[in-house]
Amino acid sequence: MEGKVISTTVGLDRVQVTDGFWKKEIALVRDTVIPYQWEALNDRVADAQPSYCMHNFKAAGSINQRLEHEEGYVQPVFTTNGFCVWPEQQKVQDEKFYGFVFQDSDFAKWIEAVGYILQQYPDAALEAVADGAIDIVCSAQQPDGYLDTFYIINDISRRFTNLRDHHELYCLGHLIEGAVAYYRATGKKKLLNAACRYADCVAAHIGPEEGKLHGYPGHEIAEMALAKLYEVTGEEKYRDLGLYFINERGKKPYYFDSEHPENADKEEDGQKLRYHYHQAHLPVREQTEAVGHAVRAVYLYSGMADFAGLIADEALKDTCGRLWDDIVQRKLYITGGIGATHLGEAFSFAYDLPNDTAYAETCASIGMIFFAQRMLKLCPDSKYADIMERELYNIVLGGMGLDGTSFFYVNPLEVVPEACHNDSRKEHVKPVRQKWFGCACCPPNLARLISSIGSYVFTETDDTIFVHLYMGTHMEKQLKSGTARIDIQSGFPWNGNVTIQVACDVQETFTLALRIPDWCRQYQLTGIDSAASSSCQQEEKGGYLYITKVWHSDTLQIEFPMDIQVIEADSRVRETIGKVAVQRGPLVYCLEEADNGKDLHLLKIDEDAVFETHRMQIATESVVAVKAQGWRQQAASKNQLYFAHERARYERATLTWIPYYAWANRGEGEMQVWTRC
Ligand code: FUB
Ligand code: ZN
Repeated sequence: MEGKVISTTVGLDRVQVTDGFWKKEIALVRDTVIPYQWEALNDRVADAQPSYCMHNFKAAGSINQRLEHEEGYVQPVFTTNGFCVWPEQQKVQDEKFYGFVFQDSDFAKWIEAVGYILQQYPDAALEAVADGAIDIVCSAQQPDGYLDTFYIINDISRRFTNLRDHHELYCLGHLIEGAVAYYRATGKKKLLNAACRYADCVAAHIGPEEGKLHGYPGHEIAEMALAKLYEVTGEEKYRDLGLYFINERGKKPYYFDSEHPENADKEEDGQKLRYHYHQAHLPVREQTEAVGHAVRAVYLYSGMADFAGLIADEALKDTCGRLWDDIVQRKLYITGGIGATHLGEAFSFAYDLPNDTAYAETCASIGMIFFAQRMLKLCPDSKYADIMERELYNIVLGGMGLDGTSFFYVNPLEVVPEACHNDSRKEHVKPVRQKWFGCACCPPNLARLISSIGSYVFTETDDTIFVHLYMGTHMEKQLKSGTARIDIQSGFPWNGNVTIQVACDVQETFTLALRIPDWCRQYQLTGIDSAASSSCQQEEKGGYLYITKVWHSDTLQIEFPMDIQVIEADSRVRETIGKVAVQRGPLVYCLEEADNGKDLHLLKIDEDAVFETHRMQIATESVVAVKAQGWRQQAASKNQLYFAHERARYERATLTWIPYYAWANRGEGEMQVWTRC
């Protein structure tokens, strides 16, 4: 496939979310999550793990101020390879850095979410808080643009000495993403300038030129962020830096070995995991399998897809396609979760998808959405949007409690609370959502994704509007001679009724390309009579229905029936053999103890059962629940652990499923997605 961009994103400046379901989610982010996270970033949430994020910025800012005003202040010295060396007496000991090395990124994700919210809902009070936060962050910036509080506070002479582990480039990436969103919302450039200055500082130290470090990020994200910074500023230096990171990765001798000479003389085989973890085992265009830390991987692949489009690189695009298929065909949970093992928060081997020890980090699914959106721009194939939808309605929605103040980092498919409490192999699996995390990457990531959800609905070319997600939205498209206004109403995720109204002030031909979801066997389109008009063409291609015509004032209805689907997995997935999962439309369902009693493992689906739906209230949410007759295996207990096999006895039981995203909103209890049949 040719590497060029086929369609482009339609941003929040042109899309308004009007959807009842999603407006409620966005309002939750605006009214609850953002204020709550601001409190968390300032360590003011009682009984929650402290963040120290804003503390660290303040500490770094105060060090700066003190150094500037101290008598006899001496400028730092820069060594020939660009390291900044502070004279010993200038070090300040009393302001300390706390938390993870990448704590700065929590602010960046928060301000990104604030930017998306302000773009849709101007709010002077929120903007004032954000401006104040930006002042604090910028006060930490060094004269040469460096902006990472871990080294500013601890020892700036050691900056850029451990790109593998120390997240300076990860923090740069997030800072850029946050700054761009805030700039787009408010037009204010203070944070954008700070991000540019930090990127310039990085480029002054890392790059192809002699005397610079030939390194790349240990945790990817700077790649896609720099592509965005290039798009916003038009400055080629940012494109070049992002591309450099991509091209340099995986080259031998391994850059990370030069930083960690203790590894360099070790056998490469013995070190395999070390390079795989960072996706640095091979030059990216030679990679065929998704390996290592799952968030890192999909952030890298998203950046690769960006650059495949930016520089029309076919090999890069093909690699992205291969890596995508590897994930989706072999390493993806039915919920959309990726990264099966908590060891390294990583992909496991193909088809290894355990339910009760699953890692499936929320951030990794968010990364899959970034990857999907970029693949859609390169290649409008519904297989990408299908996964985007799966991630969104299951892991993303489930990552946050219905209250907006509790979160999942790990998203298991089977939970027995006793095991979480007593089995250290399952310690990472929490049976209830947490208020905050010491490593709090997921909650602000959810906030930035949900608040920007409108920008994932469409992509476009000059003459085609692709509808990837069915969500109530209003968008306008500039045609050659006028404007088309598109209004979508949708019953998703509860029913598949979609109405699309098109109003054009000119007579011009263009195409609406409507995704046909993978879970829909047959859809029904009304309102367009192509037989009656030779100028209306309909064609199904790549999972989209293309409708090309001169649009005036048209209303079309599509019904995507949301039949209940009983799903089984490839038999190579050992953990789900003999089990099935229930799905309806984009929602994966699960059984919870609250509806089905304890010992969910004893329940069995009756293969001939008739599934029915009904409305159920879960906390603040009215959901469509699913019910069917099944069986409960009678307890076989003979006061012996083992005994001669007897045919199992069952009693009738009614099984009730709720949407996976709504689990764990009624206290602690068992949950399972896969049930015996
Ligand atoms: O390293 C930064 C973030 O913390 C990663 O993306 C998450 O997996 C967590 O380890
Ligand atoms: Zn995370």
